[in-house]
Amino acid sequence: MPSASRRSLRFPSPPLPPEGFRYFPGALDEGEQRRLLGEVLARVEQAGWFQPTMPRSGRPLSVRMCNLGPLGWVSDRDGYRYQPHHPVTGAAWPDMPPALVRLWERFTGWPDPPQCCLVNFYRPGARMGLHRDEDEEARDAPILSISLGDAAVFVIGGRERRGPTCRLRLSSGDVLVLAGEARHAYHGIDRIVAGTSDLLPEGGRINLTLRRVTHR
Ligand code: MD3
Ligand code: FE
Repeated sequence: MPSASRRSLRFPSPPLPPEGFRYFPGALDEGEQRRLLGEVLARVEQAGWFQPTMPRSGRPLSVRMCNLGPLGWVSDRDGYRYQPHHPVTGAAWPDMPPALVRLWERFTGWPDPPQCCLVNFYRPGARMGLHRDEDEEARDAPILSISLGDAAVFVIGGRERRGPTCRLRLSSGDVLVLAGEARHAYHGIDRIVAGTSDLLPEGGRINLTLRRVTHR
């Protein structure tokens, strides 16, 4: 066996992220992070967080959620779906801050505006199991992710649940665009790295995902 292939068997190279995975570390400076967080939290505190639960079992997820924009992602005993109102209060979701729409245009270049900003709140110990985002009709549109607060260990694989994954530490101010093949990949949050940011006074992590839900 040639020595190069023996070497690659002993030291397999780490799997690469899928095609269409675009990572912009430190894309938002601290001022932009604080401003964005303020605009998001003002709206979320008005609407209220909700605790999503697993379909059928009703077991609570460890992440608390809220949504901004015309449609919001919810999960309860009846399943996963997008709907225009808060699952607890029945109120329409708050509007999306214009700054978020501008980030969508700048990072994705997608011709249609985002319809949903899902706000995920992780306290230390919260996680998100491996899943694919497939409740949107417009699965050809990219997803934009913005990380705020404590860092997280992010895992991404491919279209199949089994198979190699790669890990990445997402820090406050990092932006991800999931387009092409990466848009269909299994992914999750393994853990929160507590004490890595003081953006949130009580610690924890907030992730914003901007999505297109329906076709035009
Ligand atoms: C890869 N959120 O809300 S953001 C989710 O950090 C979600 O809260 C995680 O997974 C979080 O569904 C990860 C990065 C991300 C978002 C959507 C994706 C990665 C993705 C969709 C497809 C593939
Ligand atoms: Fe996801």
